[in-house]
Amino acid sequence: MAEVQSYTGADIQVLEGLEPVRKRPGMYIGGTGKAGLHHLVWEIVDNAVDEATNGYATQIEVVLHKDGTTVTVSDNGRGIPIDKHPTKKVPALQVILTTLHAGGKFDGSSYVTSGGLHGVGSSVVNALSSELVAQVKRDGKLYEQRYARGVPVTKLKTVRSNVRGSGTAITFTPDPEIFDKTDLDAQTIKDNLEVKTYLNGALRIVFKDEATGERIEFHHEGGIVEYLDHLVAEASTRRVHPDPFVVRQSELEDGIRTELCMVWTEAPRESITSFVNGIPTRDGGTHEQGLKDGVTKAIRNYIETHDLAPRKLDITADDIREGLVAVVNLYHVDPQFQGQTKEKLNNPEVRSAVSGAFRTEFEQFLNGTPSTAESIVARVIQSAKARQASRAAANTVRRKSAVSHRLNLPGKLSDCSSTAPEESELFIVEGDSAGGSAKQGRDRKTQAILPLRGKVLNAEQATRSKVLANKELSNIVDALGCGLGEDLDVTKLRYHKVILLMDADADGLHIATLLLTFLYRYMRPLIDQGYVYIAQPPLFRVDALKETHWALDEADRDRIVRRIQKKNPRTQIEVQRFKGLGEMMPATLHETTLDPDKRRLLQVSIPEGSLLETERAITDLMGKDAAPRFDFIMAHAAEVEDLDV
Ligand code: 28G
Repeated sequence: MAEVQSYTGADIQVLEGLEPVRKRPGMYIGGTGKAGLHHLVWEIVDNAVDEATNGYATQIEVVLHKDGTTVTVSDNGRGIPIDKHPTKKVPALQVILTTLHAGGKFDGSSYVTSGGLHGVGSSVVNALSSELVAQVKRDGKLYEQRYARGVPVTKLKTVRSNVRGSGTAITFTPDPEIFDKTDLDAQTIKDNLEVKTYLNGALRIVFKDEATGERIEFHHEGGIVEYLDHLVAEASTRRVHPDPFVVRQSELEDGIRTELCMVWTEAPRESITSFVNGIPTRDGGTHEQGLKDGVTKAIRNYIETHDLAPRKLDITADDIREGLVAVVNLYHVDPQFQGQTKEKLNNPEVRSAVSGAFRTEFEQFLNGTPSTAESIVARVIQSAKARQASRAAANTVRRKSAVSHRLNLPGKLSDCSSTAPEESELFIVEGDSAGGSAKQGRDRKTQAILPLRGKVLNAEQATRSKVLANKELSNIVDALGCGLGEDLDVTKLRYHKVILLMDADADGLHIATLLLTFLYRYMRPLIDQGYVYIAQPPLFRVDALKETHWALDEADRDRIVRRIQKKNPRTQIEVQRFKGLGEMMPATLHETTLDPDKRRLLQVSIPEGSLLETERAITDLMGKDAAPRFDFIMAHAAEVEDLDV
């Protein structure tokens, strides 16, 4: 369909204009992995949602085509203007699609756009798409223009007349030259679209997946209050009072509006989900801070004026917010974002504006519904008491460790002789018999072994004091020596490699998941700073003539067998499957799994830009069912980097 075109000066400019985007895509969409790829969809969807938020569109459709990578987004808004630009002499549509930041964040009108990472707009998507087709319905006509890698391949043409209605449709195919993989994930897209409809109660978004024939419409008239219900249900916890506190669209200052709602639950932590102009701010920022300030002050004030706190109980801000589930959406004409992924709001004026406005309204709510206020205060006092108890426990631990670093080590630990964390490794091993093999097969100087015998507690579903009371987990904490939670001090970490060594079966994966959940919730810096690893013990031993090979899984075993058979089809091959680490000889365990020269370790990391996903994965999957936990650990094992130590 492409036709020969003569390029005008304006077209050349276009090329130059978008070149930086193709050269350094990460600067515009955060990366070229899965998150970056999906950013293209969010970018276009956000433009359509902006048109709805501004009151011009009511319906959006997103189609994922059969190839699994091409997407069409359409809205029934006004249609992107197509009139010729006065100086550039090309249609406005073309300017918008070929100029960086065209139609800027803020042009003086009341046209609120998303801003930040997302505000960079459709030109970025155009630049990073192998093909893009823009269609606009306006003034009874259907217009169309096609692009390849950001360069127009046709002029803007009228393709139909006498059409009804107005709107914009953008079809694009992410460029395989740019992205590692170009197939989009339908579930990720659906989740994102559904959240948009929670944030805009009037909006309807239809999603179609042409590969499966699925069609689903998202529409949540109840807005963020319905979203809050959904989040509470998802966290499988109970609210401690029936009605949430709700602020609907209150104007804080010129150009700053907010809507928020919140409820206290029995969940052992707080969960604030925040947005700016309908876009998630995963790292929070000044709007979240304002909410936290307001909550803390209002509750404190209420407790004081009604004299509700027991003597000798000090209540911290964390106690007040334990179990709080909140949704905040702030609209701002000129949002400033910071942080690596630009997902943290940085406008300083927002903090006091939110906390001030919010606090007054929240205090009225507390005074107006005393039974609710009572339930919230009871919840706060409960968490303050629990925290005080666990603090006392942690203090004894700390006092003990102050006496001697080594006195406090758990009895089951076979420590290494080195005291240099840089060269020391701790293997956390499932079961006593495997622990015994590991103890005999290790390098005593640098490798310590901690066998786990009893049950590992699910840290996701337990309070902090229960977690601290769990023997297996407290042994780990004592062995690592760096404390946990707010008191964690990474400089005290006794081993710079903390290696989980589990059987390669469902039970082993389950224990690894429980341990990772604990580390994630209570010792997160250890993961972030790359100290946590998963060992990869072999599942099969393959003997052929005088050679012995170790295979990590079935596929690995088959590869090895095929390779041997190719070399010599008549070789006798013997395959042995290990039932567990326990039955492996110490020398074998040494050779395959412990020896730094021969083993393979997986470094545990949290994929960039998917913190919320990780949070969700953990909260969703650490439920009661074993099967999804299995998926979780498998999915994450695939994401961790291969480290050939
Ligand atoms: C389908 C996929 C994504 C959009 C519009 C509508 C207008 C627009 C978009 O204007 C340029 C113009 C002056 C500031 C605005 C139409 C005013 C009058 C629009 C979309 C912005 C952008 N008539 N619909 N852009 N200026 N939908 N959907 O991208 O005011 S983008």
